[in-house]
Amino acid sequence: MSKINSIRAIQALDSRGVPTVATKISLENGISSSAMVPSGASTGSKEALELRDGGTEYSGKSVENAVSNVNTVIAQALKGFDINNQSDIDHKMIEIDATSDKSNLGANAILSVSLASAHLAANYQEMNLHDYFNKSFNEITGLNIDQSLPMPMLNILNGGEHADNNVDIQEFMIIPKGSSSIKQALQWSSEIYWKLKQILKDKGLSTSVGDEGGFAPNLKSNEEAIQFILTAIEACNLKPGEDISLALDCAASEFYKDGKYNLRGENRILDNIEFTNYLSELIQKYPIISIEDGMDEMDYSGWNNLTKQIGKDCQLVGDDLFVTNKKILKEGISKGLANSILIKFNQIGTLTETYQTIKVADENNYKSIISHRSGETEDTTLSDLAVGLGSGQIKTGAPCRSDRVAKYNRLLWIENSCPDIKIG
Ligand code: 2PG
Ligand code: MG
Repeated sequence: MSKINSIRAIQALDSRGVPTVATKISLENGISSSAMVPSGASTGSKEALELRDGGTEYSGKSVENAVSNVNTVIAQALKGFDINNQSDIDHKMIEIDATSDKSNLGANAILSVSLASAHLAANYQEMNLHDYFNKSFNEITGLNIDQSLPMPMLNILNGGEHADNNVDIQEFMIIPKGSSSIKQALQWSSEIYWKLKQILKDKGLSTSVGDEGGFAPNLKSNEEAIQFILTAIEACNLKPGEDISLALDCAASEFYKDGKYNLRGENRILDNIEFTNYLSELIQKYPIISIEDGMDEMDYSGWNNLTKQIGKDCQLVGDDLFVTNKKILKEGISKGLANSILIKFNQIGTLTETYQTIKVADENNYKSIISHRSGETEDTTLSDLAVGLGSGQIKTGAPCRSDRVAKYNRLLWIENSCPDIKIG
């Protein structure tokens, strides 16, 4: 009864109107579940390959080949597999792809099946998806992790590749760390978000939004963005540093040119020592507790220096640096780079490998932060993943646009239905 009967994919659209893969799997008993995959804009160079068709349709971004790979090769290979065995399903796809970056079948094709399998296994076992993730994660990794609700990191001001403004840092996030529930965290965050809109409007600045729902005005400097956010927090009668802390995603690889960090918005070009000092001053001056991709993904000496200088005082998150890849994470840990990892399942392509990467992080006291991509859909799998794996933190955009808010709403439902699962 729990055997896979059919797998069917279609080309759907993501939040940027770009094609993505949506997959539905059905069992012999007739029940079915589906999932969709996200897509990045500021991607790490070592991410698993997102298969796109090229040519003219959708400016070359169609995913009909990936869809066809699901409908033919993958569907045939997995027919009859037991849905309850995530690891077997994932390993079979890894085996038939037979490349190190999933460039044969496409990580988008493979991930859509991996995620839909998890949904269907939970469905078959009549479990909540987060409970299923908790069970399968502990089984596959041999760890014994309890579930918890993640503290949200909300990106309320967008720059870099996610916006058409002059701000170099990609994400300015608020962390409502003084809140004791998702409900309160989201109320505070939305109120701050609205206040920020009013402040920008009063200054005659744009209140149009970037890819992740945060505002995207042109500003004089990165610091000005931080100051506007602090003003918004205080205007809501909340205390920066106590109720609300800040986080940045520099996505520094995007402005690293010829060995230097080019802050075009501020007209400054800094080497990695100077850029470390720049970030160090920011964390001394403002309540910033987390910085992601503070250095270019290949600038290991910069990363090592940054980690030595501020790693004790600040969460330093490797995104493009580690690309959710266990092997790359291990190498980075041995070189003393960062102290945390961003987890995006489409960077590696299967749930099983995502679990294994988190296990390596856990064993080395690196924190794992579950993250969306800038191109998202209404799929909320990552909210359940963050809860089931007790990761403690989730990054999934502003409290604006349904592709972002869907994830927060899912967390609200989990909180409401499972009073035993607490935040933190
Ligand atoms: C990031 C992500 C998500 P993208 O850099 O962390 O915020 O962006 O999906 O474009 O890589
Ligand atoms: Mg990032």
